[in-house]
Amino acid sequence: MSTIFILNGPNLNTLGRREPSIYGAETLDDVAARCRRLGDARGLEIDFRQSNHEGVLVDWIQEAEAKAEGIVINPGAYSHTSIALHDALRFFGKPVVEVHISNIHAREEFRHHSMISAVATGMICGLGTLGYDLAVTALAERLKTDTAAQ
Ligand code: CA2
Repeated sequence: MSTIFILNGPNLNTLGRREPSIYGAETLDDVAARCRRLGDARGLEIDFRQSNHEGVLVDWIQEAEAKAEGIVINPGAYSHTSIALHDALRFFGKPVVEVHISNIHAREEFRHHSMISAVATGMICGLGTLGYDLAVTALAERLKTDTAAQ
């Protein structure tokens, strides 16, 4: 069974507790449970994680090289600053979908640029936590096509 890592960056552990007008009322545990159900339906193992630490996220991306066929990542505020995450994802070499719950382009200017988008296969933003479901679905379809081509 293929595995997908779903990685979440800083402060996303507080999802559902602050700024519900921007991020919605769901907790990250709710999102994880939904992604696991979707993974079950698609025959994918979902490894869902969150860290507030940049280096831990880099370690997980490197771990994914051996263990996962794709990554969904919401790098949180590190999206806008992290060359380390950019490099790690570039070296990963398999499909990556970047997710943002909010529309980063409709917010403060410092959120408009993502260091991650250039090394992502695709990027979803502004669709709330539904973005995670869409990202898992996109990777599932992509893996199906890749497997059929082998
Ligand atoms: O829209 C997104 O998903 C973001 O990646 C969320 C980050 C933000 O820094 C990015 O610019 C866009 C912030 C995550 C903070 O999470 C919170 C969750 C609940 C309440 C407040 C913040």
